[in-house]
Amino acid sequence: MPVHMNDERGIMILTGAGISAESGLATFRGPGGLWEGHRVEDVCTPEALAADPALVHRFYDLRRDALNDVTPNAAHEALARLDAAWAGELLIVTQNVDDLHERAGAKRLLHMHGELRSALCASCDERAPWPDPLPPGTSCAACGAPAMRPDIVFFGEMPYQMEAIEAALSRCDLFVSIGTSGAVYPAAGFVQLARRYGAETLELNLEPSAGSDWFDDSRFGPASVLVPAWVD
Ligand code: BJW
Repeated sequence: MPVHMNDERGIMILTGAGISAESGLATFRGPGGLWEGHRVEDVCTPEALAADPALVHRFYDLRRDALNDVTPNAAHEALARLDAAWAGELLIVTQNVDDLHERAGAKRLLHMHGELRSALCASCDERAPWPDPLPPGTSCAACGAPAMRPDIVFFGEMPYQMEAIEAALSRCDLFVSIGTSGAVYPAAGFVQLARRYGAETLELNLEPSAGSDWFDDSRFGPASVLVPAWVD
């Protein structure tokens, strides 16, 4: 368990694409981060969905399909062990839309940027498992609106469960950021908030993130090595 901590302290863990990289899922801003020549910032917007829904659906269909070919890695598994063993408050906030944390067994988890395996009605916010209500263009069972969309937080949209996240940030004693570049807000600002509330801060990443200077301690290397070493 995390060194030097008695297990009544609170931990908040933020994860990003880097934690799933060694499972075989591409990150957004590293090599291979472009998809068919598009930057994620150009595909993941409400405007892109309105202008070219087939393109945006294809992007998410491919990524959803890719989930069938990957499994959780040692970093997901270590966090699930920590979640099961930690008696104090703990919350894993993932920016990832894959389901590798839950497949590893994590329970105290929320997806702030949505989930690939969920569909959202743009009209009434009804959610349903994907692909049950699809193919695209299938109307919403709850309100009859014509099209379900991927349940993904696009640029310019409010991430999910911000109240719960801010409450956890205000209470945690240790904030740990794993496998994220610190390029996308509001998640990139969590380290500063956690510090302001008095938490210790730790970064586990392949390389320094944009906000690296904000962390009390930074360890660089692959998540599959760093996270088990921190947890066990
Ligand atoms: C490894 C590794 C290994 C590799 N081991 N590590 C100007 C200034 C400031 C903010 C803004 C601005 N203009 C607009 C904004 C706001 C905007 C934003 O931040 N834009 C930036 C581009 C500047 N943000 C938003 O619009 C958000 N909403 C919002 O702000 O609402 C208003 C609000 C107001 C008040 C309070 C709260 C909200 C919404 C953001 C939605 C992000 N959506 C995406 C796509 C959807 C999900 C999907 O399709 O998958 O989410 S974008 C994409 O980036 C995805 C990710 O979750 C997110 C973060 O990326 P992540 O995870 O950090 O991945 P990478 O690739 O960037 O980094 C990987 C890291 O891992 C690297 O550091 C590697 O080194 C490392 N790594 N292998 C360990 N093996």
